[in-house]
Amino acid sequence: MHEIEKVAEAYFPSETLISVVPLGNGHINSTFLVKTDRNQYTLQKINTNIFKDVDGLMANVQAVTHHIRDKARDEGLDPERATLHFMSAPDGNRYLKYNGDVYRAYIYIDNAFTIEKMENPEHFYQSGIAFGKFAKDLSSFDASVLTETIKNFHNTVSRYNDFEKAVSDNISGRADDVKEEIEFARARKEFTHMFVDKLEDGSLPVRVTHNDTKLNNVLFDNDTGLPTTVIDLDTVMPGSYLYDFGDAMRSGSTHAAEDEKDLSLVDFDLGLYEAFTKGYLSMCKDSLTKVEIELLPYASIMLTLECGMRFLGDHINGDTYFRIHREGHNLDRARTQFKLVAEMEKNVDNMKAIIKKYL
Ligand code: ADP
Ligand code: GN1
Ligand code: MG
Repeated sequence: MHEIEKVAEAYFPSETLISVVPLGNGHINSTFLVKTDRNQYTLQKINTNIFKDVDGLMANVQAVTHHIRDKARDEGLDPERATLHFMSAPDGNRYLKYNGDVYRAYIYIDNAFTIEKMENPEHFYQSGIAFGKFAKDLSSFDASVLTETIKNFHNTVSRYNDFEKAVSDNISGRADDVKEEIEFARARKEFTHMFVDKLEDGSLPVRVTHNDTKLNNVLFDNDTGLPTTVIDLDTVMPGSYLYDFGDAMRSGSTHAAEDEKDLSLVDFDLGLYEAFTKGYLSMCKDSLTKVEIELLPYASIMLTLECGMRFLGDHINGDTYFRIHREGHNLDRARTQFKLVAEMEKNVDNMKAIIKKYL
């Protein structure tokens, strides 16, 4: 029996295990679909190198999902599909420790799909509605109960410093082979201050945000084609609307996969940008401040640059953070992000016009 099957049996001791299969394409946790005689679950091995405070993390998940479930009930929506529902371990804890690893389980949301690569603008419009609604639902959530699960997660100045440290440590010896990419990031060092400085001086408000709004973190219903659930709640913490808006554009405003090797396929599609903007702003435009509105056209550039620096730094560090499936995978990912940044930078005026249209 595989280790993960033993974990599934330990998590659900009174149920008969039917099957366990790997699920999804996340870069951080390891996710499995578990079928038993009674139900279907997603079982996840939490990456504890990254999430060091699992109690804090799971307390966040519990608080946030309760809040969203209550909102869904008030609105007459199905509370069990509106958000994730985690299953306690047999000892009543929010997760299970097994052979030194940490696992948690959610009820599997059936009859739903995720999107890995953007093809249909309608999906991205709907994704905007889903993340906009998520922001709106959490606008009444008490941020003080949340643990910061990863410190400085979208602090682009500290991300830049981490990237420079990776270059100077050069643990893998790869820095010499990626001089062009390093220079691309260095040329944007000042830009990395644009949001951080305003968050620090208080002019940009802190919001409770998702912080990982990539395409495949929304489940869509197979029957209606509409979003059913925003998932991957590990990084829900105080942040900025600019982060969620920008990070969604990073993965959804291009037709290319995040790890596309042929950079000529990495486009920036203003039609897709408009689709998400329309959906997102329809949900939360009324709560945006003047400073948020002014900075919104730069959000996709900032978050895509940040992710590119993280991928490049990880490549130079020897691939210790993001899961890779081939040699040079993180470098390929960094290159798509930087290509996208360059394309977005040419379109700031167009992005401003689109945002203005939907405010
Ligand atoms: P990671 O942090 O590694 O990205 P996720 O929580 O996003 O992990 O899960 C990875 C993938 O597993 C998702 O993209 C989705 O396809 C699938 N998935 C996760 N949770 C559920 C769920 N409750 N119901 C259905 N599918 C799920
Ligand atoms: C990771 O967990 P996943 O695969 O949804 C990462 C995000 C990155 C993303 C890039 C906790 O997201 O920050 O933007 O990869 N999550 C964490 O694809 O670091
Ligand atoms: Mg995910």
